[in-house]
Order: sequence, then C-alpha cells, then structure tokens
Amino acid sequence: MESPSSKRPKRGSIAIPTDENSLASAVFFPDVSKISYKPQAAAAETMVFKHYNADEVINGKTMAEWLRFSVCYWHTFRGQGADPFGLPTISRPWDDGSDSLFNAKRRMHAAFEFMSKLGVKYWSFHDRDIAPEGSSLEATNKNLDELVDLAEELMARYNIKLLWNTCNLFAHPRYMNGALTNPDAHVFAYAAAQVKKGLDVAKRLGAKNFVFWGGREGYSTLLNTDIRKELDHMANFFKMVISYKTQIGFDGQLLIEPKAKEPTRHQYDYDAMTVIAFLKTYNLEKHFKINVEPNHTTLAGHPFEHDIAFAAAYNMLGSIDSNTGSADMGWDTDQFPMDIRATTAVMQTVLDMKGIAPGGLNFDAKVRRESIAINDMFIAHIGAMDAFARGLRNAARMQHEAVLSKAKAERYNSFKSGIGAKIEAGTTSLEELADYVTKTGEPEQRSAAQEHYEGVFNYYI
Ligand code: XUL
Ligand code: CO
Repeated sequence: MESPSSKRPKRGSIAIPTDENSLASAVFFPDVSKISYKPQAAAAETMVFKHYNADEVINGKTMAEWLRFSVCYWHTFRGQGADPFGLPTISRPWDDGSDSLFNAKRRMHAAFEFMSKLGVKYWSFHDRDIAPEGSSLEATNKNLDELVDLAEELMARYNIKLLWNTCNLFAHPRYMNGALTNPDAHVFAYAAAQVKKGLDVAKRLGAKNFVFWGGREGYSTLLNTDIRKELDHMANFFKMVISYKTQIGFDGQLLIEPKAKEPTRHQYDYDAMTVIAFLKTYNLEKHFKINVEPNHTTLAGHPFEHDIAFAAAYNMLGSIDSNTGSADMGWDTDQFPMDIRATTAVMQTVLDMKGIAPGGLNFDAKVRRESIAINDMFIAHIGAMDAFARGLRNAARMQHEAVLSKAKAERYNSFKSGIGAKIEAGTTSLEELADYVTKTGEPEQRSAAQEHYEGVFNYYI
C-alpha cells in the first residue's frame, strides 16, 4: 500500500518565488488545505485531526485554550536532519541553504502558511533561527529587525501569536566556554547584549513568555571551573534581566528550561528542582517559572512527567516543550509526543492547575531525519496534537470521576486529625511524637497498591 507521505508534492516541484514582490502571494503548500477535524477518518488518513477539535469545549475551555499548541521554528524550519554521523537529509523547496535575508524572509512566509494550515495559534523561535548573524552585533541586530518587521506583519495577517522567543547563546564559537557562566567577562557582556535585544523583540512582538535555556552553562571538567563564581554571575545576569524587563514594560513571563546534560557534560539547570533551588538561593523565584521539556527530564534520569509534576507542585510550571525521547537511547532525540499515556499524564497536571497560560505546549520536536517529505511536517504535528487531544479528554474524565484523586488523598487520611494534623501544621515536636509512639506502638502496614492505581489509570486511556 502506498503510504500517505508518498503522495506529497515532489521536493523542488513547487514554483518558488525568487523576488521580494512575489513573496506575499506565494503558496508554499499548494497541495495542503486547512487541516480539518474528521473523527470518522480511516486509520491511514493522517492528514486530518481525528481527536483535536479546536473549538470543542471541555471543562469550561476550548481544546485550543487548554492546549495552546506552538510550532517551533528551529526544528521545523531550520532542521535539516544532520546528526553527528550524517549529513543533512532534508531540503525544503523554499530554503536555498544560503544565509541571505531574502531566503530568511521566504522561509518565514512558508512557516506562517504552514502554521495557519495546521491551525496552530502560537510559534516560538531563537533570534538566530529567523535572521542570519552579521559581521558585528549591530549588523546582526539590523538583520533581526528586518525579520521581526516581517514577523509582526505575518502574525497580524494570520492571527498567530508568539508563545515565546529566546536567544541562541550556544551555537556560535564565542560561547564555547559558556555565555553567562563564561570565565571571560567580555563574552558575558556579549551574551547580555544579545539578550537585551531579545527582550526588545519580545516586547515588540507581544511574546507571552521569554525563555532561557542555558545550552552551554555548565562544565566539562571541575579542574578549570569555579562553579560558585559562575552561578553567582548567572544570578547577577538574571537580576539585570528583571530590571530591564521592568524598564521596557515587557509583561511576558520569564522561563528557565532545565536540561541535565548535552551539550555540556553537566548543565547547571539540571532539572526542575535544581532550578527552583537556584532561584530561591538568589531570591529570584518570584520572577521566573520553569519551561519543562520531558526529553530533558528523562535525560536527568527521571520518569517522563517527573519535572512537570514537581514544577507544578511548587506552582512553578510555566510552560511545556512537549516532546519525548526514546527510552532506549541516552540522548535528546526530540521526538513528537505520540504516546497517549504520556499526554494523559501531562494533561492531568494541566487540568489540575486550571490551565497552562500564559505558557503552552510548544512542539520542541523534529521529524526523524528519514522523514524527508513535506507532508511529514504536517503529519508529525497532527499526530502529536491528536495525542494531546486524547490526553485532554482522558484527563478530563479522570478528573470528573475523581477515582484516582480520591484514592490518592485517602492515602494521607492519617494527617487529617490527631497527631497527623499537628505534623502537617508544624505544631508538634520530637518529644511529643516519641510519647505518641510509646502509647500507640508499631504502625499498621498498608499496601501502596501501585497495581491498583495503574489499573485505574489504564481504564481511562
Ligand atoms: C535544546 C532545547 C532548546 C530550548 C530553547 O535541547 O530544548 O531548543 O528549548 O533554547
Ligand atoms: Co526545549
């Protein structure tokens, strides 16, 4: 049987505009119309939504409002399928591979048509994804301004908003020893200047959030690294960010995205709890939330939903880079999240916190390097959006029937009264607890009933 992806237009067969005047009316995906909701679609129809119905109301909000999907520019419009062992495999007809401003603009036109046909209302980007680096910071910023002008125009035309932007402080060789934790103050200053511009762009485009992922903030060897000094510097940088944000009136949410390793051997922002501890140590916790990426969580050696649950438990979950890894691989594979159990677990937390806004579900995910067809870009996003729609429906039923939440709460019943209530209120002491045990003796053993909980969870999938 012919696979749906083999029915796509041939690579290179589209009439691609070569001058600026024809860009506004160019069509980059002529064979794709707006992706529709078709719940009865056959199994092999993967260019339709079978579960994601944007305007359907679930628990008082539309699916679109609960899920706040966002397309990321770096994977979907800059990714070419290269890996440490192989050359790029993916080439797009709208991208001639050059660093010209015209190519950058053409790519952006294609990106907005893609997002609009997919029906996604948010996007995200690094500064260097959308515009090429120039010969000086001024020249680079000038390039960026040209593309930000275009982004502003296209965002208005397609009614697409910016979930977040961020600065690429890791790709350029100047950042090989880190950016805000670099041992050289000049590099620190360069990174700070880049972020100043990034915040200006965020303000101008009305970004809902601004993200810091410390790609090179970490160490390769402790022999040459003063970790306390580097973290003190990073904290001082964040204080400058808060003051500049206030000065320019940028009201988006600031987010830190943890990752345990890769590219550095150890990254300072290891996981959600490490970041929360850092923020509290430097009195920054009121100004930041966490952008959790599950593939980063699993790199830290935790279960998929661990950081989402921990950040949410401390009211620090700001947004999610919804992707997944392969459990059998040790690195960041940035796959589209297709596992209904995982999406259900995420949506349980999002429902419990009554929504993730101003954050969202940003697809920090890339098609496999073997998935070279244009339709694969759509199919990947549609599949993940459907997986989240199912997760949302499952989690809503779970929340409504409250079987799991009641059972979980009952496990802690002993803290409702008597000595338990005193422990919870922090009004008892070691002496009183010792007296209590003298009077009551050995506690009764109770089953944790993990298999029961798993069985109940499976019922809703
Ligand atoms: C890298 C990663 C980044 C951040 C933004 O693993 O997740 O793309 O999301 O810098
Ligand atoms: Co990410």
